Amino acid sequence: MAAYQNIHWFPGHMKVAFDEIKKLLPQIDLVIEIGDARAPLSSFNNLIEKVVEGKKIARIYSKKDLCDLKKFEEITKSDISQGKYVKALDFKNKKDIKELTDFLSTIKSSKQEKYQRLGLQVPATRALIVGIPNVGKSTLINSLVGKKKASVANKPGHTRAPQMIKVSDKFVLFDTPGVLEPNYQDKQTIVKLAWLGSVKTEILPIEELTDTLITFLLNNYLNNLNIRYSTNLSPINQPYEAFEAIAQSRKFVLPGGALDINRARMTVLKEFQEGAIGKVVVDNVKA
Ligand SMILES: Nc1nc2c(ncn2[C@@H]2O[C@H](COP(=O)(O)OP(=O)(O)O)[C@@H](O)[C@H]2O)c(=O)[nH]1
Ligand SMILES: [Mg+2]
Repeated sequence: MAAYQNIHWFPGHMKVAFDEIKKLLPQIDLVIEIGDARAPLSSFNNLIEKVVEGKKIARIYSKKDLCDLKKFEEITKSDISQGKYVKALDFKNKKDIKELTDFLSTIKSSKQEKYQRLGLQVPATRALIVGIPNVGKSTLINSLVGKKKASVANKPGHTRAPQMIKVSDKFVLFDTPGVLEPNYQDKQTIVKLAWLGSVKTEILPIEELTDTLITFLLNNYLNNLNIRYSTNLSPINQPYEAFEAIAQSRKFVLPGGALDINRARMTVLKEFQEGAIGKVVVDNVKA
């Protein structure tokens, strides 16, 4: 696949991010890894479990409001049955944020459990949010912290070190998330994350990115696609035919009168990312 030749990876960046997280570990009870509910497998970096070994990890998925919940539940069923902490939420919904804080307060580090056993006052959970770009880390921090920006652990000296913010008596959060590199061991994952905007869309030619996206939609979410664009497409249609039909339906015409296929491509990509084509999940149940 020649198109992928222009993907350049910088494993050095990944190491830097992991080193930063490792430095903070002694101060952390709980790692909250954020993923995108539309990519329950692809949006996690499975190296983080090794990096934060010994710490509890909660896997919190954003964008529940944009996700195909049935497929999401199928995919995450095995994680839940293995006792992992898994939850999908809409980070912009107050009720969901309340549900999250209640859920997180049930997770105790071994140190906190010890305090509990001894009948001592359990110290507040200190949590770090981590995740790949665009999954909603900043949105979640803002939703949790709201207007109270007061720093509770002002460490002198290191101005750039993340500060801690008190969310409640039970919960303290680092104000800056740990940004992880996406999983890059397989091309499929990267392409899916580019559809969702977690990987720069320029990493592959726009034709390739949108051809794979429309093929995925034709095969998995045909109804959504036809409803959104008032088309009558079927899975046997080629990507080009689909974009032609969409350009026609939206009246995307170039000055000379030809259909503006490129505009149709950009429109589908943008509307897909915004959730306008409907609720989706791009991953499949693990084989
Ligand atoms: N619909 C929806 N959009 C969300 C949700 N969480 C975050 N977003 C949007 O996703 C985009 C990326 O969020 P951001 O917090 O900047 O991600 P970060 O890069 O992980 O910090 C923004 O446009 C957010 O408004 C969610 O639960 N539902
Ligand atoms: Mg951010």
